[in-house]
Amino acid sequence: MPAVVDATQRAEGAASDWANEPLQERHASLIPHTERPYNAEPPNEALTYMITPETKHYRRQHTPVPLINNLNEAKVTIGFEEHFKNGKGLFHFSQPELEKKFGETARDIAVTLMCTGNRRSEFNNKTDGETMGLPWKNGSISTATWSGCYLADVLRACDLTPENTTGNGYFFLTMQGIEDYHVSVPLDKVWKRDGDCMIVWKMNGQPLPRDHGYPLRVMIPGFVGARSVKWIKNISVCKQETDGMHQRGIAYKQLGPNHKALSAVTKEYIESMPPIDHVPVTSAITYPEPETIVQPGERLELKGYGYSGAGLCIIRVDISMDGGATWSQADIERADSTQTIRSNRAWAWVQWSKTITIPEGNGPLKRNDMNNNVT
Ligand SMILES: Nc1nc2c(c(=O)[nH]1)N[C@H]1C(S)=C(S)[C@@H](COP(=O)(O)O)O[C@H]1N2
Ligand SMILES: [Mo]
Repeated sequence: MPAVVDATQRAEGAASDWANEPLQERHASLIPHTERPYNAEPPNEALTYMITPETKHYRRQHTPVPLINNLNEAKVTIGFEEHFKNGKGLFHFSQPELEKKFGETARDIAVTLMCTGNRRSEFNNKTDGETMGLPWKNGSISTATWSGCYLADVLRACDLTPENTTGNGYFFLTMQGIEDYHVSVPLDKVWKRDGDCMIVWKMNGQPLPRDHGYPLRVMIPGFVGARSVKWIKNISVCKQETDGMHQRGIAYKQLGPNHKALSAVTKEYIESMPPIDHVPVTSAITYPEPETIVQPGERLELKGYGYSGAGLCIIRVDISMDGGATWSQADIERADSTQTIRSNRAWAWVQWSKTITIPEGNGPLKRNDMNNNVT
């Protein structure tokens, strides 16, 4: 099967559309999959830190990066979906206004974002062909400390409450970026205090980089990266999920292994399924680098990350040096004490490590032959 271009991606278009890309924010070591729009992942070295330096955090865009010239004029508009139709009863906040109103309750939160396509390239092989979408390696995942306020507090300031929303048949929150990217999440997640949904204006203590949503982005921890809308423009309370590729369409629907081509799948079948909200548990080795050859008897510190969606905590990472015959446990580092086993708020990955000796008898081993397993 030939490589299929991501159907969600816009065509490159005129060169002038790309004149304002924030090139200086992007570390030279990032590995791009497409330059326009800029989709890139960090090298393995950058994946070994608990907090990914922001210049090396992965980036996922569908368009040129919006340029904001006037911070006071760029506002997020909030209200019921009907209000967006008649233009009444809507509330507007710029980033400085939000910071002024909610700055006292602002908080920092370590969240791992993972694009649902993380490690997709590992599915590509000679027998089954190539998967649709960008061929991410193990790096469309990164962790940052995001700062801002609870989204629920902002909604309440807009006369929205659990009673007049979820209590009244409005089950979804739809979020739209300046460039028109739009998705929804269940509103219930936003009202829950321990859902930790936020509107953020800082990343690792600095104003949001343009690539990551300047001036405001939504953070929906524990959900797929796609739900954390950057350059947030509209937030509406809705009865149904929003239409479109990233919500009701194919992008986040999981088809059975028998489906080899999209042409055989009906729109009705796709829309009958809910989208993927949470990614399942995953773990990857980040040191030594892929393709490294290690020698028998060599001692080294194996490193990797482990992550689960839905705030579920990684409790154990097992390592095998003999193809799964015997196992031992890695040491685990967590982002902070809130991200513990019983909190259900483990929004960040764990960094794991294990000092190992490469067994004798097999000859040199390629890093790709080592196994790890995660619980
Ligand atoms: N407005 C907007 N928000 C967006 C996107 C986008 O293209 N536009 N991409 C989404 C996807 S698919 C992912 S995985 C994350 C990536 O966030 P990052 O680029 O800050 O790593 O942002 C999400 N939010
Ligand atoms: Mo994504």
